[in-house]
Amino acid sequence: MQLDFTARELTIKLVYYGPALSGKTTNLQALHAASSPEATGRLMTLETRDDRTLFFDLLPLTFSSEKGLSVRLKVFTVPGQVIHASTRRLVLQGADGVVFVADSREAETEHNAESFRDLRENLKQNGLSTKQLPLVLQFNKRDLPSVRTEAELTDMAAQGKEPVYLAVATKGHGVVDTFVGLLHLTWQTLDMRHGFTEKFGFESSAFFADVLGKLNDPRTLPEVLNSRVGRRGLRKEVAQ
Ligand SMILES: Nc1nc2c(ncn2[C@@H]2O[C@H](COP(=O)(O)OP(=O)(O)OP(=O)(O)O)[C@@H](O)[C@H]2O)c(=O)[nH]1
Ligand SMILES: [Mg+2]
Repeated sequence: MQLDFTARELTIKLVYYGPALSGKTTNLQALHAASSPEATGRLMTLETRDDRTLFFDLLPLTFSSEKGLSVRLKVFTVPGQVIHASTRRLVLQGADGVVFVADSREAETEHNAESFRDLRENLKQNGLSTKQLPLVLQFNKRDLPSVRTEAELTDMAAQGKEPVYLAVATKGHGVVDTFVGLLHLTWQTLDMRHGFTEKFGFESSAFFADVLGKLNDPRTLPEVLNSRVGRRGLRKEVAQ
């Protein structure tokens, strides 16, 4: 996080982490496609011939609050292939929040676990841990056969403290949900540590309304946050 007090500009770094081919780059592409031109710059990707990320992708996004604080987000993906270990550690440096993109297929369970261990290790090397860092989990590729069941993921979500989202990144499903879920968690954590609300009179509800507006999502923030796994039943109960 960087704060330029005079320019009233806050820069937040978010990182999409996960095993190779889980859909990290696809998430950023979908986010880029959903955002209004005034909110986003060019999506920078550096790929090998077979679409594998070589170094990182970077999507810049800018949102603002009512009181004129502008929030610049730098959204990165790491390269998931095992050989790019040192690059992942580098990209992770200074991250304010992380999305872990898992592949939902049963056959990919071990790859997910290995990548999660790698995330833990790299955070440790950077002096951080999954306990302090805002983290959300995304189970992507829900459209494929032999995926882990929703019941299983609901159990997992109930046991852990991290919000869990389902996605089909190629169709853009769950992409905004995951991103806004992480941004919200990251915002809460940073605000608690640095007191932005007090210092800037920052209106978090106006800010998230701007975020959802610029991502062309008609839902309200509570609706988006309630789309996470384990909350659907709750929402149904509330609606009845
Ligand atoms: N069926 C299906 N395919 C997906 C989905 N999301 C991504 N893919 C495909 O999975 C492949 C890998 O996606 P990427 O986004 O490049 O994966 P990545 O995580 O960035 O991979 P690395 O850069 O190697 O770490 C591509 O062919 C995508 O089109 C999804 O939800 N469903
Ligand atoms: Mg990639």
